[in-house]
Amino acid sequence: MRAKRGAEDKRQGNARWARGAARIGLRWAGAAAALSAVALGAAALLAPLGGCGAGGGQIGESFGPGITLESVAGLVLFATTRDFNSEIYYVNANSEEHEQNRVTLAIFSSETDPCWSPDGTQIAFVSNRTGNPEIWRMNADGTNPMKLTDDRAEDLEPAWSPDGTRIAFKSNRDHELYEIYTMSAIDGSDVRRITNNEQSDNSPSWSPDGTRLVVSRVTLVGATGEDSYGDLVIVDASGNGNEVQLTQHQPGEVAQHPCWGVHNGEEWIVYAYRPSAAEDTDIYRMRPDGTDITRLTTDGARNSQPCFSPDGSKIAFQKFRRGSFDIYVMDFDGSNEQVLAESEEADTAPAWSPVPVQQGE
Ligand SMILES: [Ca+2]
Ligand SMILES: [Ca+2]
Ligand SMILES: [Ca+2]
Repeated sequence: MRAKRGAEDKRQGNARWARGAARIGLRWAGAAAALSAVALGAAALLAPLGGCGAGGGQIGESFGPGITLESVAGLVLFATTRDFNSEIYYVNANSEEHEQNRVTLAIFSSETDPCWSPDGTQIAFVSNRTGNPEIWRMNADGTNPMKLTDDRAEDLEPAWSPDGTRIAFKSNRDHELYEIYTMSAIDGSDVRRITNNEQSDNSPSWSPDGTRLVVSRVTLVGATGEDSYGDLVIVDASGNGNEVQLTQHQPGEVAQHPCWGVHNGEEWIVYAYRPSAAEDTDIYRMRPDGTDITRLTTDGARNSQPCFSPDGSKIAFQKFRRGSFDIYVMDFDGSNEQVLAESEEADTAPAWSPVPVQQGE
């Protein structure tokens, strides 16, 4: 579904790019995000063309080289189509201004699915700049992008292991439906297949100790997909095939986008859940043994893609309202909901910096 959305993004983005390029004569800026030289000027030119600018925040300077760990604390990465096609931005959740900036600038391709390395110095992401979706990584300031996968299939949804050595992702390289794989985070070598079944496995998220992954396993039913259902399943990250299924859902009932985190010393999984095809998706949480299921959003909007802050006290997520997705944040208990980043285009897939904000900042 994400890949399909990505293709739509690309088409819309290309059309917008053609209009914009005609007006301002922007040259192809290259696949590499040469941000320090280009982004500042381009941002000023591009924002009005998007019709929305940075929404609730402002476009400031890019990180630039020499990013420090302190500077990524509180930053929430997200993908947005507010420019010509999808780029990765950040929004600072640790400031009242919620300042935003572009991290990638690749105007002929879609950059999506951002994910931090556990030390906050690198970002893994998906780009189709070489023709099909591949997993890439780059410095957190957008410099030095490097392709990690090289397969004609769709390689999507990277998740960096807590020890920094592996990246889990999903791919349909072995058959039509997605399976979960891991690879070396250094160079994409040593690919291991983690799941092997007749369903579609999606959105891997590592356990805090790095030994397991929680995934959303979708069982496809019928041509329309209305009766398809999605369960949360925990699989051993070693690929030994050991699994624990956390939910036993009925046709139409879908759990997806799990994120495994820690709050007050206890492990929790936040996820998006839809009771049936006729109802909206909301954010829920459960313990990793499937108990203590609690609904966190109740406003009747489509709420999905939840993501914990490093201490688990906050949850970033995407909400569909006024015709597009925006990035929101709420407390662990679902209270104190606020918008973090909004535009008239799709703002999706938040990923919270793993670097904690120091007390007193
Ligand atoms: Ca792009
Ligand atoms: Ca690929
Ligand atoms: Ca939006």
